[in-house]
Amino acid sequence: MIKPDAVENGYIGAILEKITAAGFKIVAMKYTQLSRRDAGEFYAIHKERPFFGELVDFMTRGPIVAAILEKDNAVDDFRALIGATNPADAAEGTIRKLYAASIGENAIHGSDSDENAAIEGAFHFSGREIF
Ligand code: FUP
Repeated sequence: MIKPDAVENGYIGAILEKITAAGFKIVAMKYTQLSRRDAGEFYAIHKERPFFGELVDFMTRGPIVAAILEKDNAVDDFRALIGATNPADAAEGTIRKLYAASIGENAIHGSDSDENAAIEGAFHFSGREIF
């Protein structure tokens, strides 16, 4: 998911270029905006955390790009491409280092396991057969 900050800042094209240059195939993609209910469901794992309200405010404040990507070793390779959650800790050349401003507004999301990739893919593209 390309998050609202990166969309607002005009980084969709640059981020997609890095993703495809890294060998990911875009299987599905859409430009949309999350409702508060959507964002709360997507980040339900964080609902007791102090930053949850700000996270929902942020994730709903503007459009996002959701995509399903395909590659060997996709989860690990994508997380390496996007960099650490906090851009201050992200490696040089990673998407968060290049395009994100803070841990709260960090430009992009990547699934953290194959299982969550299936859940999150179905969340954005319900009815689609992913695997
Ligand atoms: P990641 O897997 O890298 O997306 O990171 P997490 O699942 O740990 O966090 C999800 C989102 O919660 C982050 F992208 C931003 C937000 N967050 C904060 O705002 N503050 C924190 O301390 C941790 C996460």
